[in-house]
Amino acid sequence: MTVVLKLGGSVITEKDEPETIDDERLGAVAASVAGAETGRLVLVHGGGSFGHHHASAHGVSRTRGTHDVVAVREIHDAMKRLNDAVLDALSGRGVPAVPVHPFSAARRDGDGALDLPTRGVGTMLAEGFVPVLHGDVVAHVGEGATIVSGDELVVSLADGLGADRVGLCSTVPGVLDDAGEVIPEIGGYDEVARYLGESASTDVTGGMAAKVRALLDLEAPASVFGPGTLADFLAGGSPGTEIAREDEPT
Ligand code: IP8
Repeated sequence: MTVVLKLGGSVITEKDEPETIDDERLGAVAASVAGAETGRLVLVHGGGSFGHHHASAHGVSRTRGTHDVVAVREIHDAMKRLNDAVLDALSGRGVPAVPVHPFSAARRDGDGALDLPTRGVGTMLAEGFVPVLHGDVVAHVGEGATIVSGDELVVSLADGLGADRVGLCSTVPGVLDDAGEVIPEIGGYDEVARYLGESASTDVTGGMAAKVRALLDLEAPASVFGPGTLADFLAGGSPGTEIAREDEPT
């Protein structure tokens, strides 16, 4: 069983305080991971108040790049500091977590498509490690370097590794309808388009519409849930919203 799990940046950091870890949340998340028997587990974390702060200071996004090496290093180094904190929290609880920095391995082509080689991660899993990737800067043909989000990495990893299950642990308890209730299952985008709106604008910001569309394209079922139900997900449950396409994607 191969599981790809993303920890949202705002779950593990104080979103409004630059470069501040939410120690209590990170500790609780790491304890849930340490207590789980998931087989092969790949973790990805977002940027929270580490990456996003520096990316917006330098005007860098998923589509707008930079050739300024100072900007590239500031964003990447901040994400490495967050990655170190996540690794420390995990290894302090006995999880054999190891770092994987996407900037060193991934690229985007001129159309923005992400290419993330996953064979190295596969070997880490086979050898008993828990690879921990993170949103990062990535070399982008014609743009210098742009941002790669944790959600994009989750999709590439799930496809490349043939994952059995995917989880997105976020600050919301699932995908919400217009009454603020969690939608338990999503089998196609049309079912929820009225709650999420069109994704043209959210593609750039990485909002829920873009997440749902990307997760519906996966072979593996995906769950979106809050941190309080992470242990349930890791035990094989489907807390929050389960996203599994019923039809072929159009
Ligand atoms: O929080 C963004 O990752 P995300 C990473 O998953 C950076 O969107 C460097 C801003």
